[in-house]
Amino acid sequence: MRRKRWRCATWRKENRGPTVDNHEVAQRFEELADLLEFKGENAFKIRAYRRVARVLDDLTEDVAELAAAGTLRNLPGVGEATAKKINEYLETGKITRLEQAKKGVPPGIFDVLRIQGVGPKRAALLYKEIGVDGVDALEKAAQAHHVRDLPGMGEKSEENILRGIRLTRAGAERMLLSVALAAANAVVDELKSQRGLVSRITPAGSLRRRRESIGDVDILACGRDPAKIIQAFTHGSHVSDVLVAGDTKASVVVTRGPQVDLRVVEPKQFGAALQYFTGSKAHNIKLRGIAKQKKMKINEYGLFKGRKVVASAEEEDIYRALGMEPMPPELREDRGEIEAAIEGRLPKLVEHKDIKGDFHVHSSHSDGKHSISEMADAAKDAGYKFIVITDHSKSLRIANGLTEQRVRKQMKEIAALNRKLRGIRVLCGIEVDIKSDGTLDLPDGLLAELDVVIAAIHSAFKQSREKIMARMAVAAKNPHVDIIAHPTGRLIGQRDEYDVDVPELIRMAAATKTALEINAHPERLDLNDIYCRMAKEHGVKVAIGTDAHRAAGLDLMGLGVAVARRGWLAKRDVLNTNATPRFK
Ligand code: DGT
Ligand code: CA
Ligand code: CA
Repeated sequence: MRRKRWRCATWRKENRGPTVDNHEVAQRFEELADLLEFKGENAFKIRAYRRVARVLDDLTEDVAELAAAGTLRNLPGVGEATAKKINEYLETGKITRLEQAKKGVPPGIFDVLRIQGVGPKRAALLYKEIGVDGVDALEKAAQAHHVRDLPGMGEKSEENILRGIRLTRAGAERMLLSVALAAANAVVDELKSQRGLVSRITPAGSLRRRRESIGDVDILACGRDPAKIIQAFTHGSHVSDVLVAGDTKASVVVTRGPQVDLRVVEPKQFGAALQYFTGSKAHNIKLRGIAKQKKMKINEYGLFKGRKVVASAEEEDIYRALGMEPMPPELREDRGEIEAAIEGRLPKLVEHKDIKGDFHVHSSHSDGKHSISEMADAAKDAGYKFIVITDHSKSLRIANGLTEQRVRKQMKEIAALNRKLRGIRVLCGIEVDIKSDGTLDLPDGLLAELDVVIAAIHSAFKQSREKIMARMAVAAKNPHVDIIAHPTGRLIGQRDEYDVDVPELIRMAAATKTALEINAHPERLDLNDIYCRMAKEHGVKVAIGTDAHRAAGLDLMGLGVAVARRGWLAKRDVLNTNATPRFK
């Protein structure tokens, strides 16, 4: 709801259209509703304006065209007064009613409304009771604990507001996929565990598409008693604050986690809602255009031809009715998936169950917590056929990197262990450092003896592109180096890529038959989806490694697989799908 409005800047950028588009007009009505709600005016009016906003957002036709044809009033919820407002905005860029509503409202209130955890009602309360007229005032009030004593607020609300302010200021309101996944799973599992409560429930949005970072979590459910589902959701054990709770929709903040929106929908419309709320917006817009060409209309309730429902209960039926193969959520970014689906040339994506081993695992020999034998047991429990122990090399002192002598000792230990193990093979590898001077940290003679060599940059991130690429070239051209690990070095939300020319690196990798890693660590996910696809197009194989530093770290494989799928990779593109991996 609210979120949609303050995301508009990006929305507009992504969808450059006519000077005034439907969404822009919708936004004005959302603003009007917010202002009226802030002022405590007629709830009926507020709801009506929100409905208009929604209708405009979902419109398959251009609102300006309808206005020109004089058919605005055929839209649901649009009466004479509303049609007048729309026309006024299209002609003058202003709505008199909106300008009136702004009167007497301090300008800072608009920024307050943008803070996660504050809606119009709360903003009004904060303004009337303790004079909050801007974000600075809100921060001061929350820090002085003046917010928690207001009706409907508490310590948690205060914390969430402070967090919301920090996030907005940092401009980094997104969180890691892993954090959002854990929160969503906890919420979903809790609702599922209550007998007879939900018949279907699934996360949608960017989480279902497995984007590397998540703005908020969107969950869809259906069941016999929507009110009871909302009640169970808002009273869930993970909830730290309830932002909004309606009859079929609620938003909460999860403790140390994301905002979670739950929508309860009709079972017969579940597929349509799932399709719509899975997004992405860009994908949905493209789909809407195709529906329009076919004289159909698509929204969160179904795919329609005139009044007739063409498809709505199952997502797949909607795609089929639009003349295309159904596609995995990970592809839905408007990156050519719709065209491919129409032509029946969607890739068959790699699946988690195809994974036979992990290429990047640390042990207690360097900075890992568990012994090689413990890591091997964990890998066997995960159903793997192999695991590659890749401890750090000596120049990485903080990680207790291995000297040549210690590598040899490790090789012996692994050989002895393999004689005892059944059903799983431990491969002896190394994560050899590509030093700042462009040399590898261990001699070729030793690298030649190892099963798998991965090379990686861990220092001098600020070097020029020429120097970084020279280091990469040394690694790629070394005949013993099999994989280049976390090729860009970025840490999501924390550290940018070093100055690496990825397309050039991919060409080098192709020429030398070096694989590139998807490092599955939640902060890395490096290579990312787009680069994976580029690698595939150049025939470069990808090796997924969890970079596990303890047994539980092996569980991160799913995140790596998600990146591979978002990068359109099939089973044959991913080296982990062979029980005995081969490189060159
Ligand atoms: P996020 O939360 O920023 O990580 O990304 P999403 O994709 O989860 O976006 P969100 O939560 O704003 O909306 C969830 C889905 O709902 C989105 O993927 C597509 C759909 N949706 C939301 N707003 C609009 C809209 O204005 N137009 C269309 N066509 N779809 C929308
Ligand atoms: Ca979302
Ligand atoms: Ca959302």
